[in-house]
Amino acid sequence: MTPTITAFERSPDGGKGLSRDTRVRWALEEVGQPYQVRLVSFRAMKEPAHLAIHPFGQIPTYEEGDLALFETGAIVFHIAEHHAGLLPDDANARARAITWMFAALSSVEPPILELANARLLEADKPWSAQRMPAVEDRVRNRLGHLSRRLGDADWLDGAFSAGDLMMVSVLLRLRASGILDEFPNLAAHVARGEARPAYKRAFDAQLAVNTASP
Ligand code: GTB
Repeated sequence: MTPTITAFERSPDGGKGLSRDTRVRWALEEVGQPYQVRLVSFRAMKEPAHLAIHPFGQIPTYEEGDLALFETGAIVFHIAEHHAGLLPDDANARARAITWMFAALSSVEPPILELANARLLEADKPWSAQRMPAVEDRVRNRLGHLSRRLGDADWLDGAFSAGDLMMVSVLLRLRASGILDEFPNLAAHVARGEARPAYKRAFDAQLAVNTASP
């Protein structure tokens, strides 16, 4: 059965791939699973029909037959579990790849989101300039550890996996800040992810939505 995901009718980033449907599209493209997209407005996201699928009124969601999922971690994990290509067969390697998915979402994404919120939502506050260095340093601290672990490897643990897909997706949000470029091996990791044909297809698909005439 062809799954249906939801995405912004108009993403605030205008299609730079920063909205979280991109990581779900990417996972589906990596495994070669065709999918449909239902576009939703900000208003529709908060209405009962969407809240029945996503309790927090957000995108993306994933529907496949009787199954409805929210949270990109759960969605990408579900895709990876049901198709070959995103998780290794070896049980321990598989567990480590899943660990990297959790690390991306639980340890790396939170300080990046804190920085994004500080820049986008709090820049006009009187305390913003004073707080910003500490927020940026929390990102640098996490990235420093990640960078040391990645070293000169191409991917986080052997072959490309859902762990890399999630980490690259999370790190992409940092590009505009310039902080990613302070860690050349992490910037190269992101570039390697973006160079994958499946990522390009996912990016182009979400860009097409966001550049189409209304
Ligand atoms: N933890 C959830 C997950 O991983 O699925 C988070 C989902 C989430 O934050 N969804 C956002 C949303 O629906 C879209 S991706 N927001 C609307 C709302 O909460 O009302 C976050 C996002 C939005 C826009 C940009 N951008 O323009 O750069 C980047 C990221």
